[in-house]
Amino acid sequence: MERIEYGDISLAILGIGVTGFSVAKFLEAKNTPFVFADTRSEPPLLQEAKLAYPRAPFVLAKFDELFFNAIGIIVVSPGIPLDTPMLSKAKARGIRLIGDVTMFFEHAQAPIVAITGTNGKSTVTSLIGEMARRSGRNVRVGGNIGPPMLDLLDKKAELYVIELSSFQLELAENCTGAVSVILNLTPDHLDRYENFDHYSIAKQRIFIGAGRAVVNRQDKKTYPSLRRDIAVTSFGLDVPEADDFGLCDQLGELWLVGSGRRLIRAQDLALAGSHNIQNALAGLALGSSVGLPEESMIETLRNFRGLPHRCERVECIDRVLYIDDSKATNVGAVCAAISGFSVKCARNIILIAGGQSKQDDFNALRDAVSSSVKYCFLLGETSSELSQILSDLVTVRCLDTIRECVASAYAVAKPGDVVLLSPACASFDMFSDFVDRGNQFQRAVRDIQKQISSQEVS
Ligand code: UMA
Ligand code: ADP
Repeated sequence: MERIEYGDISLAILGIGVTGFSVAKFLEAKNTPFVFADTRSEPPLLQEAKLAYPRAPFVLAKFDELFFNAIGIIVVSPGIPLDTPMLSKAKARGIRLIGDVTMFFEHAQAPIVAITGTNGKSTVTSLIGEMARRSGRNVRVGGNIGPPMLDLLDKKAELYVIELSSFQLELAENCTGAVSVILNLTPDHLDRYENFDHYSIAKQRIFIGAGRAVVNRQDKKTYPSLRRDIAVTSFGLDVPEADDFGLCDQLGELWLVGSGRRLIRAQDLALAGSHNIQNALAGLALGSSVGLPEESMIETLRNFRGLPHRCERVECIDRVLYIDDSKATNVGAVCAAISGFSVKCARNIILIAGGQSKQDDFNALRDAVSSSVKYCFLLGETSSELSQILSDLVTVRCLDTIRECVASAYAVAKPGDVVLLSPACASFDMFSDFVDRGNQFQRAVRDIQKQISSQEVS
């Protein structure tokens, strides 16, 4: 192995991925030399990184004494757990570990809306981005949703809206933006965290230094637990007090209300489902906190239909609705989808679930499944675990492909049913990501539609 001369380099970027590239670009623009490192010996973007940063030394998989002696700061990519042996050793040696969140908050010069939570982050982040654009603000949107936050920095920006994952927040030292929110908190990523408390503690870091907290009245875990001094605005699916946001029944019509006024009827939201009413209320509370005009926010809510693969309507075939909720990678999101598409006193949902485990407790699905689901078609590494947990409640079949799941669902569906892909698991066991999984589901559904149409013609 070639011996690396560190010279005046005292900073390393760990993780040759999307975040690593954005940190490298940022440092290069400031003429700060760095080592580009990865705990894997063949990270997929290595050649690209070598071409882009020919002057940087690359350190892969093995970290010797020279490295630990030379380096004072490591900028750690969010996908790398902090208990990775190399990082444990670095910490023990007094090396400072930082994340791109800290760098971003230190350099951004416009107000920042910072959004985390177990579910709804991307939806609310995009929603506020749209609200700001509609109002004519020069807004930059990114973070976990992409692009990485350091790529957003721009002197002309008037507002930043950033989505933060718990992974990114683990190293956040200063979220000194205008307003921060934890939208909701249910178990997720338990493959990375020892327990739910550790996950929750990471999320709480979003309130460090924030000017205001937006909290969810239906979920006390979203309140800042360490900062009693912070100004708070709340949202929830109940009648709000004073300047908060919530729902109000006016002559039999449900209205979203806030700042003491009726804002928009629930039925006029382009987003569907009660979880999206919560997202809309969170959007209004956050947008108001940074002074977005009410008209732009309301007009956006009339038009914003949500993002692909989040309870996305694919087709209606023979009066059966096919929904792609591939982004539902935890139990909380699946329960929200089932509740959104169920009808009272009927089991109208055919659920397609399963995939790679994130160590979620699937028992938390039992209530929703027993009241609303009539068949489960299961896929991937968790299919037998899910089958054991759900088979006393509902007819369950484990299948090999998403196409077989769709075909089986089509075969048993009756008018009024909803075929719901909402996996409760990550996708990486069978697909490149949740987008690939959702697209394959959508193709399988559309192929059935085409088949039926061609039979009708002939
Ligand atoms: N790597 C190691 N050691 C490890 C794991 C990874 O060296 O143990 C290296 C890989 O070899 C690779 C690099 O780290 O070279 C990848 O870094 P990364 O996993 O941090 O991913 P990035 O490409 O930097 O993307 C990250 C987020 N990924 C994760 O948190 C896993 C992206 O969110 C985010 O869009 C991007 O930064 C920009 O901010 C993705 C995600 O899945 C979409 N997020 C999770 C989620 O939403 O549930 C949290
Ligand atoms: P995130 O970025 O937090 O993963 P998304 O907006 O991408 O959130 O949605 C992910 C999943 O969570 C989708 O299945 C979506 O239908 C569901 N979801 C969105 N908002 C909520 C909410 N407020 N409560 C529960 N589930 C939600």
